[in-house]
Amino acid sequence: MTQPTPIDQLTARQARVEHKRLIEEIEAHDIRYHQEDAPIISDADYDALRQRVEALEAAFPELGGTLFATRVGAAPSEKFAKVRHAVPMLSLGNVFADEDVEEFVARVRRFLGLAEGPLAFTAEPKIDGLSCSIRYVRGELVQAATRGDGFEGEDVTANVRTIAEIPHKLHGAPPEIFEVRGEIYMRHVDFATLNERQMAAGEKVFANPRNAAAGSLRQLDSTITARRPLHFFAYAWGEVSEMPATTQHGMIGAFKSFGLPVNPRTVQCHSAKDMIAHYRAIEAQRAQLGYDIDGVVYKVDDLALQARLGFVSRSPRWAVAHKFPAQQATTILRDIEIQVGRTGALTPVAKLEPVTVGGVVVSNATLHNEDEIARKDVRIGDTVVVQRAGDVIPQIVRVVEEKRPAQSHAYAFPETCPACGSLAVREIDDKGEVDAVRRCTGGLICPAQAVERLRHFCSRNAMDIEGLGDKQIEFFFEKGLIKTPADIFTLQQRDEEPGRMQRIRNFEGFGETSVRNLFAAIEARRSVALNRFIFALGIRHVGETNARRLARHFGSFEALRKVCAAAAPDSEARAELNNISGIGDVVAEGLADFFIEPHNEAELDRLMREVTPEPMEAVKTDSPVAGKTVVFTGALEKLTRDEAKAQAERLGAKVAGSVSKKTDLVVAGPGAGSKLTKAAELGIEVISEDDWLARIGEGG
Ligand code: 5U1
Repeated sequence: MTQPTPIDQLTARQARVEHKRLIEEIEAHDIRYHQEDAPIISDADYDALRQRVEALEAAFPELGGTLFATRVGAAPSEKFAKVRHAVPMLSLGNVFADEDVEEFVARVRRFLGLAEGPLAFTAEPKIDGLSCSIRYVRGELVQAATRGDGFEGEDVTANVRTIAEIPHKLHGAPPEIFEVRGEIYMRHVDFATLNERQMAAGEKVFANPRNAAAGSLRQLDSTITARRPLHFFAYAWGEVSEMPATTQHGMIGAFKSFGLPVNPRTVQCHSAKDMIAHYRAIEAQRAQLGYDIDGVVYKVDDLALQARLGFVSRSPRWAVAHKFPAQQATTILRDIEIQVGRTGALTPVAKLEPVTVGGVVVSNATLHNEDEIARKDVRIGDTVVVQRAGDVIPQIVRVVEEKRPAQSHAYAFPETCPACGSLAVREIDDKGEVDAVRRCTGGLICPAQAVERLRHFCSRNAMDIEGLGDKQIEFFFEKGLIKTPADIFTLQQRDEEPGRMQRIRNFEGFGETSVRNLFAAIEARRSVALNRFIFALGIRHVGETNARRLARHFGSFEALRKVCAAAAPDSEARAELNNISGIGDVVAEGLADFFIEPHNEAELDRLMREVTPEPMEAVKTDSPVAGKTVVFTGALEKLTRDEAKAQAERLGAKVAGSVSKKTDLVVAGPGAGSKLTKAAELGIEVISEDDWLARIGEGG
């Protein structure tokens, strides 16, 4: 066997060639090992390959540093299965000021009746990643799940198995069932390298390391996760068959002894003063940590005391996150770009000289609207203070006026749409107040709105056309193949016209199968629920709830269209719209504007030749419960809660969640509690589920 060339004698090109070859070789071994259960080299030889890659990456950082994390898990799944957490995953309350920390300690003492005497806490960095719960049974990793809503997450086992520092088998003698929880995160250097690669490949660039970590973990193909350099810190637990320690710091020690990574900056503190001092120390080290943190978490150390303290809603009384203040930086405002949204809203975006704020490069910031620009007197060329707080879009905090260039002048917000040149106006609402947002009046002729309208039309909660995502819509729009919603449904016919030169399947990125699937997805949506169709039209002020109200009221699209097209101010039709529960004058005006506008009329005629919105049973106004407010409580045996609610609403009743003076009727099943007592107090009629069914004519 030939000896490899010593690393320090390699040229950069040789290193790159060898690195690429080794990665491919290791990936092939990973597949044989993890997916085919048929390794062809020994573990030692495999480790030697990995070590060589690591040495190459250390000597030639341009190769991607710790980006190398090839451990391949299971084959791609269709979509993530749901995992119910055995013990819910909690969230933390936040505090910002030192006094809040003192108050937290005082509150804990008060609750425990421990006016004085020793009381220990732990303090540890709060990692800005995504929480994950990893279940080990008899030491073997059997399942990993995201936090989800705290009760149910997504099964990401195959992906978590590819994270090099998460052991597949715990060391030592862990409890039989051991669910460890912690944060999956990405380091700054890996984030930067990943984004460079994404950009070079024309792929999605991530806004921050947390998004990159989340995007990497939630890959259906775990071989992609395997190439993303993810890390993990363990800090909590879920189901544990036998606790290995009686304190928080003891548990951290146990995690470590089982081979799980724990944060080295976790300390024990004995007072609020100690905790705040640790917070300051971590804050000072923050920029050098190499990964994002957004605060420090304090926890009561003694687990028996944690149990006594318990929870308030979904946050523990025994822990709190002391968050860092928003991070700021100074930079220059190069330009103000006006973006046009789906509804024609003109939104100013600050184009900044790129600046790093809290480890993230910021080149855009929101300016909200023209009043905000005027209030802050933000001018192009100004030096501005930019702020980034957690997930929030970066904001311009203020202008550094001392640095304002001599020739600057106040920013004049455009009064025409930058996309189509139509007039842009500020609406006046019911109370005579001027809308903060300026909107293009160009309707369907505005190209900026057209793409957004198409995106909305095809989106999941609207027409839900699979295969017509943002990228495809933009593509077809640019090619001139889809300009309006009706064009979607004539696409196939036009594509298959005899003699057509450019067929979709010949465009890059499309093939025979994908085109066939796309046409099938479009065909499947020719018939669609009425409420979805109404929502899909993107009418101003008509979101999903109002679309549902309108669908229920009118029952068919034709009926809705007829009334709305006649709903000029002070008309009978406008009065009918105003009388629909939940539809106010602003919505009615939005509907009238939409249906009266001639461009929309023509487009709707075309669309209705292609699509059939399914009629919906209109709300009955003559039912025995029409206009009544009903509360369902306790277990229902013949209907699900959702069914009961939908049925009641169809019959013109309003369903409320709690009993009040406005309640007309309470439908109570077994296990009904305080709502029943309240109904009795207020003298409200209470009936059983069977009585309810009989009353609405569904009984027997
Ligand atoms: N470091 C750390 N982050 N973090 C987040 N500890 C910690 N603990 C948490 C959360 C949500 O929850 C515990 C209360 C279990």
